Amino acid sequence: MQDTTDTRGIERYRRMIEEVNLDILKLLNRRALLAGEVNRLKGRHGIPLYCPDREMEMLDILVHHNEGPFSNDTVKKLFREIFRASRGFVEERAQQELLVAGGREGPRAVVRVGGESVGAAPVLIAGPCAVESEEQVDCAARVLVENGVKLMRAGAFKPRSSPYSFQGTGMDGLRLLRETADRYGLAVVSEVMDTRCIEQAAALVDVVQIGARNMYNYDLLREAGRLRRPVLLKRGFSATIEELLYAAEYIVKEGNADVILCERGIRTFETQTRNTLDISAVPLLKTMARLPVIVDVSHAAGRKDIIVPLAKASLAAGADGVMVEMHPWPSAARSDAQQQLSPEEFRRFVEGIGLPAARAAGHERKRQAAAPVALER
Ligand SMILES: [Mn+2]
Repeated sequence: MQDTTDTRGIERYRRMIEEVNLDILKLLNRRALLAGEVNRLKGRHGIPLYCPDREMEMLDILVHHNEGPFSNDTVKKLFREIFRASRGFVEERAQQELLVAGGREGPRAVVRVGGESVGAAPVLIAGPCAVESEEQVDCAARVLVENGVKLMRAGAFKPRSSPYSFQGTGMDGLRLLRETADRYGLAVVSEVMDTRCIEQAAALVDVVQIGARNMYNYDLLREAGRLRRPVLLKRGFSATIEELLYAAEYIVKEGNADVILCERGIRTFETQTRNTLDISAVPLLKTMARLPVIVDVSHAAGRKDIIVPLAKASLAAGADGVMVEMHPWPSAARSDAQQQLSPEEFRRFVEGIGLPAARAAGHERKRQAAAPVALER
């Protein structure tokens, strides 16, 4: 008889505990949502999300009101865990709410440049490291066209490690690049370094490149965000993937949604390559952001003998394109001589990666033949 009563008692208390559990669960989730609201407002005013002082203050209040049976230490430990979970939730949500965010399922951004849709089908961006002379740029452009490439890269403003190295041909070089590209029907991708001339320079290019060294230049990012030109944003060589996403957010936040992310290798202890190509950045960026991702294999490797497998790996990992350096006469190049392909090496590279250029050109001809509709240019 006694046994049955006790068993019923246990059951009743267990039911009550289950109810309390559900109440705690409800309260915990409500707490997380409130923390989310606080951080939404903080984000709007640029106030840091994490505030250790505030956590100390809340712990003090809890200890002050603690009537037991839990010790103050236990209460603190439990609530620190709640704070941690709350922070995790808030950070995750803040990242999901970025304008650049978006998973594999969401709509992906496609950036249209010179008849190519970056983000829809893999593209090849190629050309010399720097604009050097009329003859050099003309020669390079011709090689690109011969290989079916439509996007030409070449730097007129060169950020160099040494102030005594070749610094580029500046605005004159950019004008020369524009004229040449127009002659060959190519679109131009070129770096801009200075907020003071970004508008003037942007008028001469089809894609404004922000270089690895300038990924943290927030004034430049904001200015790029106000342009009506796609931006190719390179990952800094010591930047985390999160920092790259935030850099892109600076641009998109100003109203320019046409941003292409570029992985170009990060600095590690390895010396066989100029940088270490972070291949995992490709699928991660594609998962975390809705923007197209391309890989600069030349600057990642700093050498030419391994760029075919690197390019293949990039495309296999989901990259929307590859960027590579090619110079009509590499040994005489004024910058990055050791990593620039010769025209013949470039032809083999295009063949080797089995990608766009020649093959895409073939497809396009077929498509046009099947449906004689003018392609959007
Ligand atoms: Mn270069």
